[in-house]
Amino acid sequence: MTDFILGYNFHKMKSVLQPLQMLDLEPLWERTAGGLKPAPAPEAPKHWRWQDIEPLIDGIIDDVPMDQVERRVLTLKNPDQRYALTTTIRNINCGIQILMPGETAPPHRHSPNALRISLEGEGGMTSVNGTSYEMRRGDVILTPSWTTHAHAHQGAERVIWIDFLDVPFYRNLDQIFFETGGSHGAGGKGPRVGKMHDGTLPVGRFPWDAVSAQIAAAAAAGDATPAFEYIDPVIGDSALSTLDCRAIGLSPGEKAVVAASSANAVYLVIEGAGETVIGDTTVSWMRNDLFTLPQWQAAEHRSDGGSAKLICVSDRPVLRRLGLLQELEG
Ligand code: GTQ
Ligand code: FE2
Repeated sequence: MTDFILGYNFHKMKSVLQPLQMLDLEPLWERTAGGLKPAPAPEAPKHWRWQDIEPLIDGIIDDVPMDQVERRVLTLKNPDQRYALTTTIRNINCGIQILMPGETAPPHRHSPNALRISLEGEGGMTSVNGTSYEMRRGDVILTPSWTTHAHAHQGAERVIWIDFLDVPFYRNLDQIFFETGGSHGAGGKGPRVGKMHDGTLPVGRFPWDAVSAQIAAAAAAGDATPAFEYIDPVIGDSALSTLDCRAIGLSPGEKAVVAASSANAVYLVIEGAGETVIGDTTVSWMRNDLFTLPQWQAAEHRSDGGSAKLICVSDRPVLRRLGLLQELEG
């Protein structure tokens, strides 16, 4: 353990530490600052380019029949050593989900929350507690904790969407419950869990047309960096208790500055191309790319030439609701 101060000679180490170890005790004084660190270790941004991923999709469709798997998903696995289990960033996992015409993904429910953003194809549907939502490019569909959800596809070409789940957060709290099958709502059989979503959804789907139009209207009215927050109109707060979602528009020649905060974010490029500078890293993004903005790093977005639109999903509500959120002024 590099954290240990080797201030003791070997004999003292053995005589003092070994009996403690046998009793599952560890001397805190042996660790620098009692094992506490002044700040989280910086994490490098990670970029998944659609141009690298897209050529693999048809092969995966051929290799992975839907009668063999629960979901046909490629999870974005951050190679950073700090993540022992598959993680996109700290509290969020993202997956690329693919469904072919006529295929279905069976109903199930789980304690982690999910939201989906449609990328490609028409005719894809997600049902949430029995209500079906169509998925068109850019649409955001919510699947709150413990709602039963299934996917179907009645269109003519492959559909692809991105899943965003708070699975790593639930995993770290060891609060994952999962149940396959078709029961709806919070009743029914299964694990007896505490407060779960009651099955009502004020808004289950945010159509991109409406969001995009609002951003365009704000841009036309002079807002150089317009944003749309995906808010539950009843509670007036982020639609999911752990994840927030916002769409941002970038106008030609304008920079959008993001102040450093303790929140972690994933960006998905819906329209346009551009660059995001995060510390020493410049992420040059294009349509359908995904990239992370890890905590404690300011960022600057700009589009290349034309305008661009991105959707950002972050764990900010987790931190805010627990009083953990810290933000640095510009
Ligand atoms: O579509 O229900 O990417 O349960 C990961 C877990 C998607 C889903 C994921 C899931 C789903
Ligand atoms: Fe699911």
